[in-house]
Amino acid sequence: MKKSFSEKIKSLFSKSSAIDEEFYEELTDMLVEGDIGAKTAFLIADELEDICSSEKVHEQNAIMLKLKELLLRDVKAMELKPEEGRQNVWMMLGVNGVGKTTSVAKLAGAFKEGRLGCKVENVVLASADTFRAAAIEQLALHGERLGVRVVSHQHGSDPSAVVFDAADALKAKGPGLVLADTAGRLHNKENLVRELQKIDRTCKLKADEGCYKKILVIDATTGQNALRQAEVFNEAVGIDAIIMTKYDSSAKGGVAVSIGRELGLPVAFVCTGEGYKDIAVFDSEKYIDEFLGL
Ligand SMILES: Nc1nc2c(ncn2[C@@H]2O[C@H](COP(=O)(O)OP(=O)(O)OP(=O)(O)O)[C@@H](O)[C@H]2O)c(=O)[nH]1
Ligand SMILES: [Mg+2]
Repeated sequence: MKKSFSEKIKSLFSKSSAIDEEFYEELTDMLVEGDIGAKTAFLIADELEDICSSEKVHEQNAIMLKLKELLLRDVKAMELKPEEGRQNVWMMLGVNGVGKTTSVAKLAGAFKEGRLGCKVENVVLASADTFRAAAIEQLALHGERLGVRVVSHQHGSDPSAVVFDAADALKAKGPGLVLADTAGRLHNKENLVRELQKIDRTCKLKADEGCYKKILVIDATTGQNALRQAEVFNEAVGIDAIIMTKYDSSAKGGVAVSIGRELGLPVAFVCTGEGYKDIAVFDSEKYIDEFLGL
């Protein structure tokens, strides 16, 4: 699907003999179809038209490259690594089923093995989703498979207490990284703030200065819903970086462009499958090239 989408963009460029009003309209529709969102798509197509007309760019390939430049300006990438020799706490946030727990496991596996540009010996998983019945077992199983320590309390207990204990367990063995799994939430801002306040405070207290990161996990197949989630979570707690999951199969992924443009939020990692190794550092140029089929 991702491939067939970029094929469509490519074919719009190659079939359009005249670069006219109609071309830009079709391009807008196509960007919307690619999950960029109507408002952003319209603004980008409009800006592209202005640039190409003022710079007298008429050739399809050259227009495509101008479009790439515009998209690259909007999409933000962030290099996110635990700081060496310090106490890092990363909290995974997001609505139900986006891939928070799986992402925690992928990050733990990658850092343990020195992938994703960083090796961390001391990693502890905090089972701070105490809400969903099977969440504790799910994370425990990942920990067992990966050989990574998991700290958990009982189902229904206080998630911030889990983070507190996980951070103490980490510290006992030296500096490193606590990865906190949290429960899937979809609320309005007020409820989110109330629910996350305590765990947020605990993470901040337990991490060294500047080493606490709030990471929002979004499902790339959900299109503009992901933008709305990013908006709500960012207003409620302030998001540092994004992990875009399920960027395999049917995802078109354009939402990273609108999240970058409208909220200024960067993507740190991208996941392309259910396996532990299906995670990579987000590369904006590669991503835009894939999007445009370049
Ligand atoms: N194809 C694909 N599937 C993924 C990816 N990431 C996660 N999944 C799958 O998505 C489903 C949900 O993943 P979880 O990690 O349990 O999601 P969650 O956000 O923790 O869910 P809740 O705890 O219920 O809120 C699982 O079946 C995962 O295997 C990905 O990058 N690609
Ligand atoms: Mg989960």
